[in-house]
Amino acid sequence: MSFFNKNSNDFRLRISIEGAQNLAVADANGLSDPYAVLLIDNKKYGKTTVNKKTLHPVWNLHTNIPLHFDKPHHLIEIFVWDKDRLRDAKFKDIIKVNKEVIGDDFLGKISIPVGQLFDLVNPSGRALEYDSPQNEDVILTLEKRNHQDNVSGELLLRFGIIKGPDSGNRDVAKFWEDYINQ
Ligand SMILES: [Ca+2]
Repeated sequence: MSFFNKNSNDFRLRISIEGAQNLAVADANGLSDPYAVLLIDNKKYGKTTVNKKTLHPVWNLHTNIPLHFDKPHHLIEIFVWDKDRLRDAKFKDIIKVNKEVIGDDFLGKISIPVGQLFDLVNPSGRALEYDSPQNEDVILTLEKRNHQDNVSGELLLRFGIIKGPDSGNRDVAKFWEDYINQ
C-alpha cells in the first residue's frame, strides 16, 4: 500500500504552450497576431507573447503549476486570441470603431479536464514525467465557443509532471492517480 503525506507533496504539472499552426485569419493583411492564455478553473496561470503577423506562432511558454491535494485543479483551458494594435490608432479613429472591432479576436480554445490530461499522451492515462523519453508533444484541434466563431488550426503542447526536491523517490504515476481520484 502506498499513501502519501498529503501535506508535503512536492509535484508540479508543467505545461508548455509551444505554438500553433494553421490559425484563422483575423486581420485585413491576411494574417493574425496570435497569443494564448492558460487558465485553470478560470484562474489565469500564463500568457504568451504576441507573435505578430503569422498563422503559425511559436511561443514556448512554460508554466509550472503546484499540485496540492487540498486544492485540486479540475479544468485546463487555453484560449488563443488575435491582438489588435489599438495603440497605433489615433484617438479619433478609436472613437469611431465599435466595441466588436476594439476587442481582440477569438481564434480558438481547448478544454481538458485535469483527470483526462494524460489520456492525450498515453492510452492508459498513466502520468509521465515532463522529461521522460516516452513523453511527446500533443497536437490539439482548436474549438469554437459557438458556431459563429472563425476558428481553425491546432495547438501544440507538451506537459508532464516535474518533481521538486522534497518528492524523493515517490512514483509520478501513482502520485497522479491519487491526485485525480482523491
Ligand atoms: Ca490583429
